[in-house]
Amino acid sequence: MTVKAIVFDAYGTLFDIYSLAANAEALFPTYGKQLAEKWRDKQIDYTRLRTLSGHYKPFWDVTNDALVFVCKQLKLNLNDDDENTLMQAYLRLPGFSESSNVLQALNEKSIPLAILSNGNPTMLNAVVQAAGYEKHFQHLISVDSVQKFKTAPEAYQLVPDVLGLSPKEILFVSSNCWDACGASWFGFTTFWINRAHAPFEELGITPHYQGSSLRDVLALFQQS
Ligand code: LAC
Repeated sequence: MTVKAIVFDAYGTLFDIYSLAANAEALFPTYGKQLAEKWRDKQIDYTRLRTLSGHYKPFWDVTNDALVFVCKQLKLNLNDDDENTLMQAYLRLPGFSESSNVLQALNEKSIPLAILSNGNPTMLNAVVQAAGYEKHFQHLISVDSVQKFKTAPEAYQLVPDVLGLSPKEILFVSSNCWDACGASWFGFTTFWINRAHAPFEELGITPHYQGSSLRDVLALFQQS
């Protein structure tokens, strides 16, 4: 295998964004799951709209805007305390059950690891530190420095620039299918973690590898 480093997406790939359903349920009974799902969809929607239109705002602000919108849409009264509670939960998202062990095992194989995230540095550093993952990564790369969200090529280009490797030499791992597609278009070697057993997007491109958890990424390196 020609892969010399692995870069992970953060939200949804290493950290469980849908755990926010429980935080939301505590504030808005019966709405937790719906709120968490719509919040995520609107957040990503806004990243695309802002990048396409050249109106960048940090991911933290975009995430907050999406929360406010979705609560209005669901006719939920989001007071300042509730808003703060849910936004603060974004800084302490739990890792998936396998995340820590897989990162540790990849470290033991001396494969350089990095994160590329839409998250601006403050929020990205916070969630990585809260989970105790900072020791696993050589680089935490944020699209904030190019002011364009994924799937803009300029956002993906940060990774080869920082690592000094060609896109093909980098395994890009994401559980967000749209991100795995964007990364494949960009030229990375790609791995889609299909946690939700979803169909693949109809975009005429497929990732090099697929699996159902981060353990499948580790398995790839145990075979080679
Ligand atoms: C990220 C989001 C999009 O971490 O999952 O970039």
